[in-house]
Amino acid sequence: AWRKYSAHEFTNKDEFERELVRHIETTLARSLYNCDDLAAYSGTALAFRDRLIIEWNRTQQRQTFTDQKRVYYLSLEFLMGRALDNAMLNVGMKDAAREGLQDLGFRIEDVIGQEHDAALGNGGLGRLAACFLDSLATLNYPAWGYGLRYRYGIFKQEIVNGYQMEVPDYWLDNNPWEFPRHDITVDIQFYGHVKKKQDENGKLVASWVEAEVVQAVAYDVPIPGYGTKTTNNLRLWSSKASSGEFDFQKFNAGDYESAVADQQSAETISAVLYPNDNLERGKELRLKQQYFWCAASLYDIVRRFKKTKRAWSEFPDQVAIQLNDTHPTLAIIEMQRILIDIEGLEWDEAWTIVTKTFGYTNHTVLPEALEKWSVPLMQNLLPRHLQIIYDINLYFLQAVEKQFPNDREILSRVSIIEESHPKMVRMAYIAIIGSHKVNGVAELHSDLLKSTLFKDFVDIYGVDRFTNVTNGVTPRRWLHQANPALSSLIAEKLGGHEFLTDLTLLDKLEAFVDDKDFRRQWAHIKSDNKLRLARLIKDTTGYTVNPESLFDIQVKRIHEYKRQQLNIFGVIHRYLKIKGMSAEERKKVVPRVSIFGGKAAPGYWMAKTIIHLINKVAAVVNNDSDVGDLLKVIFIEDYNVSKAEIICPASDISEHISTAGTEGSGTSNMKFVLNGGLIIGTCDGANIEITREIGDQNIFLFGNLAEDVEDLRHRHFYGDFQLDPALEKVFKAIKDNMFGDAGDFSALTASIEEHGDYYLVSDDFHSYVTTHEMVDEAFLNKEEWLAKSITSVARMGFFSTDRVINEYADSIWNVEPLAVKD
Ligand code: 26Q
Repeated sequence: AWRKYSAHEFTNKDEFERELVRHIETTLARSLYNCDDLAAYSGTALAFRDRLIIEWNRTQQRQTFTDQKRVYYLSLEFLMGRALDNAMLNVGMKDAAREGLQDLGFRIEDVIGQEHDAALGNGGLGRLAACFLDSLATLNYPAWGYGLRYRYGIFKQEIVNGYQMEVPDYWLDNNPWEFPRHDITVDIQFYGHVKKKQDENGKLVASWVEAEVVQAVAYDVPIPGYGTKTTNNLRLWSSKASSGEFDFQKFNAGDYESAVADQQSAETISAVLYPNDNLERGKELRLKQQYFWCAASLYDIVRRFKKTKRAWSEFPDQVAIQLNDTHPTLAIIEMQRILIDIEGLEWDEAWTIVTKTFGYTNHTVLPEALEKWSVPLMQNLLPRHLQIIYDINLYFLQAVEKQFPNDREILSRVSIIEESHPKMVRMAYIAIIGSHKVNGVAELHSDLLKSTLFKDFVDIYGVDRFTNVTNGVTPRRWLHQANPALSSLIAEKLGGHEFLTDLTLLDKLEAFVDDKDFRRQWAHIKSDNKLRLARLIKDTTGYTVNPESLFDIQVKRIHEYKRQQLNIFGVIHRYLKIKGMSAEERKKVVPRVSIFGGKAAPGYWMAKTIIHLINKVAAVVNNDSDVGDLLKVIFIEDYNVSKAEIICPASDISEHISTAGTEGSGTSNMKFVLNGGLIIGTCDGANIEITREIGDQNIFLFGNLAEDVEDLRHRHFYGDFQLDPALEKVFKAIKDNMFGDAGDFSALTASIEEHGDYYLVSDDFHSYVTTHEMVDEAFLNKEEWLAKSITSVARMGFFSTDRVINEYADSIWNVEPLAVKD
């Protein structure tokens, strides 16, 4: 009976217009004669939202009804970007919307451009979570994401006099994509202490008492799949003061100010995303965020399970929980606490359920990124959890001692508690001990985990607990949405858009590599995309770049290990070379635009220095009439997902040049190649598998290998270090104040010349520069370049997150997709 009232399912342009006008006039209370792009955006978003809601409700009903195992993806970051374009394409109504908007006098691009990015993440890890949600829905897996609803996402970056400035990103006003669920709340405890009490059977149980309480409120975001009716849910928790009696008493007692202060302090928990990536700094508020979100999510998951009235032993048959890095590790402890303290299970029975439920993904081997929390901090904030951690550690170490009776050292190496001052809790160790599978994100990375960081755990548990699932990207956003022209050209050749849901079909493109006409169209699309980026550059920096130049792009978080410094030193080297040339020689130079983008963590001084240097070099080079179009340097401010959608399709070459062994995987490397750009890179992260797939003749690899890094660092440490002669000239130019006050950059040059060059910039410089010369050479041969570009795209089928999600589903979660009929 309800079905006939589901009125808002438009299926063509006219019905879309009807819905659009209805929303503008009634929901938004705007007149059509006074309707700007923003109102058109809101109206369009509301129209599409209605469609999503209907499918979303049906999907949830279907999932509850079939009662299969579900996946819960716990991530502190979901870097979603914009939702409207994605919703239009997934629902398959973008053309209807374009025409409908046009009828009313709007350009769809302008309307789409009104939306604020949902920037609830730092970089790769957060964007991976967003791509996973897209694939989970597209493949019809019953899956939920759980995260935090930050009031402020990652800061907006402004460049002022060449320096990065951070501006808060307040994004929540008028967000049509979230649904507050004021009826879904969970009370979360902090502080207090532990009491032992007897339960009704006389058994001693721990209880956590006199804790402070903060309330978690659910906000739901619909996640549509592409070409399917499945619309999954992303649940984000927001914190507010608990409406418990205690707090009312304060108000009633006339302590108004202090009651409001409590309220604000509660709301602080979900206020801001921590802007460091790959650096851990032990702040109490961050630990509060982690527990708040883990406890609320687990409560929700357990509540859903309990409705089925199953035995606890069936929990792992109904629930798989994946930990996106160690940030949600407390969920393991919280689950054990619920089972033993609240549900009354025995320790061993509970622990078996826990380990069968959880899986842990590691994203980094950098030691400074490994999470540790001080024991006193945890004792104060989460007293019961610390006890449980100690118990887990005790049982674990007893087992290890039995297994390795003659090895005293191993116990202190693998102990969850680091015996430092203060003592520290090693979160990765809890995650390993509490999960049935641990995975890295690319082959080299997973191998390094097994042979270095987690070696002892391989000896203890056997190698089967450790596995690799190489990352991917969703081809919906990163090909179809970002590069519609290339997507339709491919569809034309392959006879449809099926490649968007089976990316391996791209291999059929290889048959057309020699097709002259096809090559022309391919080249034309790249030119158009470069023009589109050139316009963005003009609008945001004021610089004019020649779109015929070789576009060389490095966009990612700024980090010493990612080596943007190597890139900018290479640019200076190129500049000096051009300056030293005769007019005749300059005619042979391949014109180049070096494009950078990315945010530095606000407290990461060295990263900010690198940004500063890039901008100073840009100011000099771009205004040097000797150089003209032969070299331009661009820093694109505030790199984010929606800018990436313009940047990735526009590269000739992109840079993925981390010190070998340091980048977990990288995912922008995949986006660039998927869009027909070539890459220059080190043998690191997923570059290695990209090379295996596309062939080593189609990639520019350089630099030392991961296996040589340790030895080189060791030699530097003992004084065996020689600055590369070409790099020395670059440093001389910097020190001669060519790019402003040399003092501004002394930390950067000193880290290489004087402090051991930890990231091997000097060691790799020669190889880097000569490889760039090969890039120039190759670019001159347009036909050959095009062949490389097409062949590479044809061989990228492996790097879809659809493949990735199916691997997780089979080898870690043991879940099946849910059949969806119309
Ligand atoms: C930890 C503790 C306290 C505060 C912040 C953090 C924190 C936050 C974000 C630590 C790490 C991150 C983000 C890490 C990240 O983005 N890693 C990247 O993950 C990608 C997806 O797997 C990989 O492709 C990249 O190689 C990896 O660097």
